[in-house]
Amino acid sequence: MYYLVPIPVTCRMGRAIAKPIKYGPTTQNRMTDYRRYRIDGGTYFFTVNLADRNRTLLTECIDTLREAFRVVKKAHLFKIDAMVILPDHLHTIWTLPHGDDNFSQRWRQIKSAFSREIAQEEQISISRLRKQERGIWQRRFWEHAIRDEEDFRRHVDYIHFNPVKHGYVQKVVDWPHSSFHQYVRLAILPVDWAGIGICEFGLDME
Ligand code: NI
Repeated sequence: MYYLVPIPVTCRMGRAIAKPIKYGPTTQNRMTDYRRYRIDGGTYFFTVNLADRNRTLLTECIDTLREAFRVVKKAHLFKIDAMVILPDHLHTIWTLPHGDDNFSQRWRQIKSAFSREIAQEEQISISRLRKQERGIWQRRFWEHAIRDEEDFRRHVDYIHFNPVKHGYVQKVVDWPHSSFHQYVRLAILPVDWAGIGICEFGLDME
């Protein structure tokens, strides 16, 4: 299962801000492979958590979450560079269009769209809906502005290794809700990539 399909990002004036993706023939030159785009807008790493870390809503309702992303992405363009969905939280890297750093609004809309659907599925009364919207997600999220190519690579690796780190699977490839599969399909990473050598120093944000 591929969670996302990268598309070239265009700014509001219609000017393409992403160059065509260049993929190396092997994974030996990963540093170059990872530098797939001329980043014009800002690139950010995010960690977003459910309020109740014992719930498993994100993977249980993965289609609802995907739809929330799809709708918000359509209304407010941004590019998903990498993503992993865990049962109670997610990690992702976005690149926003040039001159647009309003990721907070996008997260509000994604959270809200997801919560609304969940609330309906759980048949929560309208009067409780607003409270529920606030209640499903943690209000705050972790945000980090990607500094350079090396920083980008470290965070992509962190994302793809995360299901193993949290003990959900033993092998990276076994977790379905991850852009890892996209990277394999595009020959950026080998299917047996095990995260060996990934540096988590300073990245321990769960
Ligand atoms: Ni995590």
